[in-house]
Amino acid sequence: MGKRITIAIQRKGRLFENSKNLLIKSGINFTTNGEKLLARSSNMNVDILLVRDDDIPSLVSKGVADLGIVGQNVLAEQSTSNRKITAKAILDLGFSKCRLAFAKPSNSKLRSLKNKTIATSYPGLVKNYLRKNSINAEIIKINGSVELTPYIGIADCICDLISSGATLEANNLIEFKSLMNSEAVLISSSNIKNISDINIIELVKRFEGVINAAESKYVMLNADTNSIKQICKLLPGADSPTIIPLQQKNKVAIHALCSEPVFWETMEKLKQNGASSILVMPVEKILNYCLLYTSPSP
Ligand code: PRT
Ligand code: ZN
Repeated sequence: MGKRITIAIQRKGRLFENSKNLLIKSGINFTTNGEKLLARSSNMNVDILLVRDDDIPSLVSKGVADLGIVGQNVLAEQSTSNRKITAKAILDLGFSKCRLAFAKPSNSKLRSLKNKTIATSYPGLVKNYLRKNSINAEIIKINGSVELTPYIGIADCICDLISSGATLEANNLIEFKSLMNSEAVLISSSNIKNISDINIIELVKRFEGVINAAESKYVMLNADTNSIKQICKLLPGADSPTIIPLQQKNKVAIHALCSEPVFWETMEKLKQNGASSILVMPVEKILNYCLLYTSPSP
C-alpha cells in the first residue's frame, strides 16, 4: 500500500457538487455530511479535505494536500500576491466556467479606466492588468456584493466574475472588458512532469479519463456505402470510425467515438447526407486518452 493521497475540495459552494462527482466517477467512494473537514475514502488510499476554496492553493502549495480543485481565478489571484503560492494547474476540469470582467453602470459615460476607481475582489489581477496596460487607476478591495459599489458612490466601475450575466443585468451594469476566462482546475504542488508518486499519476489519469468522457459521445448510424466518406468527415473529433457491413446490400453501420460535442445541427447534417437511425450515446469512462501526461522525468 502506497502513501495516502490527500485531495482538497471546496466544502460547500459552486465547486462542491462537480468536484465531488469527479472524485466519485473516478472510483473514489466517500461520504460527507457537509460539516466534516476530512472524509476518508472507503475503497481507496485517499483522504478528502473539505475546506473553503480560498484555502486550497495554499494547502496544496504547502504539501498538506497532494491535489486540489479550485477556480483558475482564485489560483491566479493568490499567485499574484503571495510568493508562497506555488501550486500549478495540471488539468482543466471543464466546469464552473466564468470570466473576470470589468463592468460599469449602463448609463455611465466611462470610456477608459484611466484615473477611475475600480471595486473588485481580485485586486492582484486587476493591478497586473493596469500595470501591463500602463493605466493609472485606484483599486478598492471588496469581498462581497461588488456589483452594488457604483450605486453607493464608492467606485466608477467593478471587476467581478460573470457567468450568465444575470447579476449584471439585475444591477443595471454592462460588461465592457474581459480580463480572464476561468474554469475549475486540478492543482498540484509541482508540474505534472515532476510528479513522481505513481499513485498520484494514476489518479490524475483517471480524472482526465472522466473529463474527456464527459465531452465524448459514442455515435452509431446507418448509411449507404457511397456516403461513408462524407459522413465520416462530419463526425466531430472522431478518430477512426468502425464500418460494419449490413445485411442489406450497399448499406453499412458506422460507429465512432466523438471527442467533441455532437449537437443537433451535426445530427441534422448527418441525416441530410444520407445517415439514418442515428444514435448518440454518453460515454462513462475513457482510459486511452491521457493527452497531458506522458512519463515522469527521471
Ligand atoms: O465559501 P467559499 O470561500 O468556499 O466559496 P466562495 O463563496 O468564495 O465561492 P463560490 O462557491 O461562490 O464560487 C467558487 C468558484 O466558482 C469561483 O471562485 C469561480 O471559480 C466559480 N464561479 C463560476 C463563480 C461564478 N461562476 C459566478 N458567477 N463564482 C462566483 N460567481 C458570482 C459572481 O461573483 C457574481 O456575484 O456569481 C455572480 C454572477 O453570476 P451571473 O450568473 O449572474 O453572471
Ligand atoms: Zn472563497
